[in-house]
Amino acid sequence: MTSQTWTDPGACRRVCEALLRYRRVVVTSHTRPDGDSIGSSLALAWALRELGIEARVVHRDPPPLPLSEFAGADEIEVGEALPAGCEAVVVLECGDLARTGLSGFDGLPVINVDHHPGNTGYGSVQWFDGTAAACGEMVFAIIEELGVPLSADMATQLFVAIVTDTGSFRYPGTSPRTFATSGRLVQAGADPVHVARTLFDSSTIGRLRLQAAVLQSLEVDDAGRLALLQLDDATLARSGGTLAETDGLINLPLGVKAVQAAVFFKEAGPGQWRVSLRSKGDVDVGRVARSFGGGGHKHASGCTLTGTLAEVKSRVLERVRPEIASAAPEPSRSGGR
Ligand SMILES: [Mn+2]
Repeated sequence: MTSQTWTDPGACRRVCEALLRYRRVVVTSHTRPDGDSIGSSLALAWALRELGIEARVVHRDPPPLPLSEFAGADEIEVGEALPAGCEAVVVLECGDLARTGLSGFDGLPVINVDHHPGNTGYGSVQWFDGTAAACGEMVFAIIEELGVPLSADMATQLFVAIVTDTGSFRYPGTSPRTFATSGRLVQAGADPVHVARTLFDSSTIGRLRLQAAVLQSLEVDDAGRLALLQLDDATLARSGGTLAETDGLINLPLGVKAVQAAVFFKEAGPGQWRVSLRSKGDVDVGRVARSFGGGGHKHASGCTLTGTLAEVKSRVLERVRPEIASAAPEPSRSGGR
């Protein structure tokens, strides 16, 4: 892995120099895009257009609610392959090219901008910064380096990127830089109240019913330090909600002081289980997901396993329990890292 950081202005500059060499660029990110991938992609594409570069955002999956509510989300093209005629691709937020879910990279220059540990260093130009709280912080630096003034829409998308990726400025990685960048974004027209209302106060009854059904499944393991949730297709159908509406539910058990890790098992077709993991403090669930061929980082990761729920559960718990056991106990007062 590279040791380049944000404070290495060379890496950011090299990304900008590379971008300026092309006239037609595609910006993409990972499958099942989140606030950071959507916000970073759109803001960067808009900035490139200000420089006369024809920039398109192409993602494998459409933006989910409520992220689709923000201005510009309808510009995202959804496809399985890169469009013909593009000269270079900017890949944001992806540890490797497969994470984009897209084909058609052959022979194209790739610019890799990411903050997830484990990035394989693919592409002709890379900027990796594991200290960035969101890729949006890096895109902010790129736009600044390019000398493009921030529009209110760019600022809003980057603010959404930062708010979502930091869990509203609560996750580790939230730094003075995060707040400094956010301050600049608000100055440029991002409205924190509008963003918060759209992200957090725009739920549906289906989601509330789902929430009730999922919480009904709560099991607590490992002396209260591990919380398990599950959702099978039948329960999902009964609730009237959609799978997308389960996003974020896994964070609820982490609100319990003693809970160090949460695992959510969601049925994803016959014998297939989508497993989401979250943790806090020293517990590393990224390692757990990677051991099953999944991805993510220390406090948020996911993987897909095959088998009965009981089998999948026992395989995952076998890996999660040692992570909890080997982690330092949570400090009694929350201090710095
Ligand atoms: Mn991110």
